[in-house]
Amino acid sequence: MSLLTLPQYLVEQGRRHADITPDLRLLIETVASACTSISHKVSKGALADVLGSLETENVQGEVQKKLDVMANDILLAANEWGGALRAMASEEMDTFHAIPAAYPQGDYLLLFDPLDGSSNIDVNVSIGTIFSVLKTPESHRNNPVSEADFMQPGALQVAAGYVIYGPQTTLVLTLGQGVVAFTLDKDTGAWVLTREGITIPEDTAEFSINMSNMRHWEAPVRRYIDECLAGTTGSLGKNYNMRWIASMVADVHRILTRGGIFMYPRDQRESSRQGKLRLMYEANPMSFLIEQAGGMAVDGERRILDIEPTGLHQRVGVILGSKNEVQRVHGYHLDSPKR
Ligand code: P6P
Repeated sequence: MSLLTLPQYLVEQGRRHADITPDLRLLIETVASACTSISHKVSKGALADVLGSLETENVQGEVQKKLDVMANDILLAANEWGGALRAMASEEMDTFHAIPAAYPQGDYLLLFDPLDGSSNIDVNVSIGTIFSVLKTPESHRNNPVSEADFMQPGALQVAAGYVIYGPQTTLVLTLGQGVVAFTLDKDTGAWVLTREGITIPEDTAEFSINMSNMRHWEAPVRRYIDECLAGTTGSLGKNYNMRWIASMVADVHRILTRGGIFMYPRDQRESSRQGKLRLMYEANPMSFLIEQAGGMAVDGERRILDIEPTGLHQRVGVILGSKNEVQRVHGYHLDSPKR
């Protein structure tokens, strides 16, 4: 097995691809280093008084966990001085975080969900950090920083990844040249390349959805799940297994490891008519990884990476994973009467 470390991998990729610049390499290493600190705090749990909630809510109206805010602060502090970034955006902040005047600005934009799966923190189930990297449009570079700089479809991401804080702490990354994984060696602090050329099986017999929302689903989703539940007695002719960890990072990591289909569809409730998950720092980075691994990612009718965003915190339906399975659900949406 290759024992390349993250810096070595990034330098090698930079030698092969001019768009993997020294600034982008520094950015990825800095995000990984911040996630090493987050991993340390997560693993301490009650020993370090990092569990539980605060009295505050984030822009999503969600009660913030202590670790949500800690992870957010760690990522901001680690990334604002390096000179690679023009600004940052986070699930935990109402608007973008400009780079302080004391530091040089760069061309990259970093977006992140600092700690995805917060509801699992206090019950010791895997959680993670999700990040996405865009480049500031040339036409914006001489203007003051604004949210408009971030309003780019996910297809324009130059890098994306997540770190899952589970039995192992693992970074899964794409720079647009396929998907690789690094495992954190907690003895040395090194991120060691442990998987290369990650691909998703095109077929699966495992679906991932929160079944308690069934009565709210639109017809195409209900049709597909009913077919899965019918097993060998139904039109799909095979029995399905179900998994729902309620940490997107953990569910997506399983799919990148053994295939499957993950679904958090929009539904008919007013509160989730556009979906629950956020486009810019959850759906887009995960969709980039899934497509780079040979999978497919749609909101129902549309390829997620083609969606033109209108806001930093906009929500979207998410159906992603094994290509042939997602293609089926996508087809059901296209065949369904327009909403
Ligand atoms: P539910 C975690 O809060 C999250 O944003 C995703 O990580 C996860 O897939 C989803 O929400 C879980 O939502 O409604 O099942 O609790």
